[in-house]
Amino acid sequence: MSDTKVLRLVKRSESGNLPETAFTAKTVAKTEPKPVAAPAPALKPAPAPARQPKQKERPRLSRAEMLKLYRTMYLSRRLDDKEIQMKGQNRIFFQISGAGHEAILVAAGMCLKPGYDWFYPYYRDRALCLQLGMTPLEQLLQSVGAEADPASHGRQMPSHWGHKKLNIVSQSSPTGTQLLQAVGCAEAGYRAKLIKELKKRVKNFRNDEVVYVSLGDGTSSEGEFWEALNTACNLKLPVVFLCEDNGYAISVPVEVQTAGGDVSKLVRGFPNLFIQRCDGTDALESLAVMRRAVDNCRKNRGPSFVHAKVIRPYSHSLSDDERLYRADEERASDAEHDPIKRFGALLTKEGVIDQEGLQKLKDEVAREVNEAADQALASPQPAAETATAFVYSPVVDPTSKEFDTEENVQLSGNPGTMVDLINRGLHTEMKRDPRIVVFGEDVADCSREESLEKVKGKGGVFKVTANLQREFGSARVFNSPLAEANIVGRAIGMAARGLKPVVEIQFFDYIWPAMHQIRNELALMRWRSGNEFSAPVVMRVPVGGYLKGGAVYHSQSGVSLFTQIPGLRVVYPSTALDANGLLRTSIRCDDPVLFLEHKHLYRQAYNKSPYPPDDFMIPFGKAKTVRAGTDISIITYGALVQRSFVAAKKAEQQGVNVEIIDLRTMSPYDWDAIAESVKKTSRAIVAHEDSLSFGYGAEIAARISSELFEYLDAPVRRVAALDTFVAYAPQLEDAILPQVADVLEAIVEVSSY
Ligand SMILES: Cc1ncc(C[n+]2csc(CCOP(=O)(O)OP(=O)(O)O)c2C)c(N)n1
Ligand SMILES: [Mg+2]
Repeated sequence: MSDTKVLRLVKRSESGNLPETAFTAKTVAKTEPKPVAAPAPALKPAPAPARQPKQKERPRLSRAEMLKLYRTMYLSRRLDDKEIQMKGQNRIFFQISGAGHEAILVAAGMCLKPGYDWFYPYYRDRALCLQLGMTPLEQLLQSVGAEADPASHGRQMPSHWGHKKLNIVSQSSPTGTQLLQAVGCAEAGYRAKLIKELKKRVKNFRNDEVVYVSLGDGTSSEGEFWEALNTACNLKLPVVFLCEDNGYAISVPVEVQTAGGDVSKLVRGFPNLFIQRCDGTDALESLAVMRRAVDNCRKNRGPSFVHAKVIRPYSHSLSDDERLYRADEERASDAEHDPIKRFGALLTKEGVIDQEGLQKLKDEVAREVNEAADQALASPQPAAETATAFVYSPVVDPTSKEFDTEENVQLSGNPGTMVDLINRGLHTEMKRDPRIVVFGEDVADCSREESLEKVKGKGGVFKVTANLQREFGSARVFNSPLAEANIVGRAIGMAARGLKPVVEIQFFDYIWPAMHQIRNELALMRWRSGNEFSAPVVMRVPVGGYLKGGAVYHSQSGVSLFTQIPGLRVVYPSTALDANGLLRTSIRCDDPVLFLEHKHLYRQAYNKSPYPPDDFMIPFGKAKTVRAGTDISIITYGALVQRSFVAAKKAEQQGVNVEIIDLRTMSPYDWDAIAESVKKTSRAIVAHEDSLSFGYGAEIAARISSELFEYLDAPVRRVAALDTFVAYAPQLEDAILPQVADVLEAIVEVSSY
């Protein structure tokens, strides 16, 4: 059996050269597998990549340093093995190992400074965390789900790293979400250098700080990876990207995943990117490469990208059996490249330590791991009643009196529109707090500063951010790429450093690329880290229809998808004044907020208001009784407030006295106001612009039915859009979205029940 035939199993280039992933070559040749047909020609192999000349330089390490390097690698593996044993005994509940990745990770840790640099690792990075100073006990506390686990306090799976003191930011399970956050984290430092007042306010800011972020080969397929590289290179941020390429993403091999099978070739076109490749199972080569990569960032030359080939000697996780998709010979060849075996052999060959000494070291590590495991197992799990702790900030309560300056508010000036009053709110808050940065698509006045004085300025497609750049400078108000995940992901990273990003998603209809960051990251950061980290970002989002011509993709309002997310505040003002007060509360509170601005309400005469003072705030969860009545309660928000108001006036002529409650914030919402009103009127309608089924009204109606049943004289009625999309033709749009006549019809129906 020739080498080449067998290697087709792995991958062959057109010219017959081995791909650089093929650690397997020699080993595979020794075995005698059955002849296998060439792989299906679905993927055309890329032309053979030119081999890079191998860097021969070898870092000079003392004996103690060599032994320490080995010890940390071995400790990492031992911890994985211990976890595997404990999982088998049902004493832990999940296991995913860092086996095969240890050499490059200890090397990375040796080049970076814990508590000084910042870290966004992924689940294979056990050895990195150990090298940075995380203890075996700290790691095992997470495995057993202990309250004392410093990363998540018993809330996340093992190997979901986090350590406040070491600047390891809480990590999650979704592959790749860490990348844009790492960019945002580095960007906080970048902006601190540009904005004098920020320097003291960015958490642990250092002039030469570096941000580390890692990913697997499969994760490089995620769009956010490319978005992260784009921004890191564009801003020349000091981010070290480490791609730990073990050739597989669970069962999918790299050549299926990546065009040409080699991600570092694909990233070559990025400007300012320092690209390094290495055998990540060779500890000394890894160290040399990581030093160059980190050094490049530290000297502020821009981002570095390290492509480290590693192995995955165990299955993807304990829930996976790689024998189902990897041939024995391929697995055997991985074993030949085991980094621990290789480095151990080098140490004995070079006389750094003898076999006996090595064994002693291993025994000592085994003892340490066993002791840590015993201690972890004795550590209690979190009490059941803590389940909802830290969904929101435990310190800043935006529903409290502190955030209420509504009473007797002194208004001044000519009435302004909702756009005017939001814009004023942004100006006054940015003046007050230098940590606020505003970015998004088209939010700047003019990105090309040299033209700023020659033009009027854009300031947002709805002009809500007009003149912010002019007043506060381009370092605080700037345009993002046209990429919504980029906006929210970066904002989360900046918030981790203490900035206060107030970002704009241009249209609610296009929030979906950011949904992953919102649902899995933004809203979860505090809870999943047990309050170690948080992401108090404000997302301003124009929403809604009634635009005549807004059609399917400029009229959406699927808000219940967001109110269903714990940890996220959802605000939806219907007047200019409310928008101003609620925006201020959104900015000053310590939770992530989705701040919805109805496009149709932006410039209506009926919701204008003179200007409130600069400390005007409306607390969350405080509804407004827009119209007092005795016969029926309409619970509503957004564009349906005015429609309900007009319907109520018409109903009055028919002798029905309607009360209207504008919720103003949807999560939290003012249940007390609803209950008080329904107890008085005994009849309720929930009216909203969003479609009927599974909507926000269903939740409110269900709660009224279950908690106020005894007070009701009629079934709770919902008024909502049809269960379809908003059409372009005005006649169709009118039929789809709820109108005054629909509200009036519901009033008549419910009041006469
Ligand atoms: C967004 C997302 N999709 C799918 C998964 C399920 N998943 C977990 S790990 C993984 C493979 C990751 O492969 P790679 O990036 O190469 O890292 P490796 O595990 O090989 O180190 C997949 C598909 C996930 N966690 N997140
Ligand atoms: Mg992989």
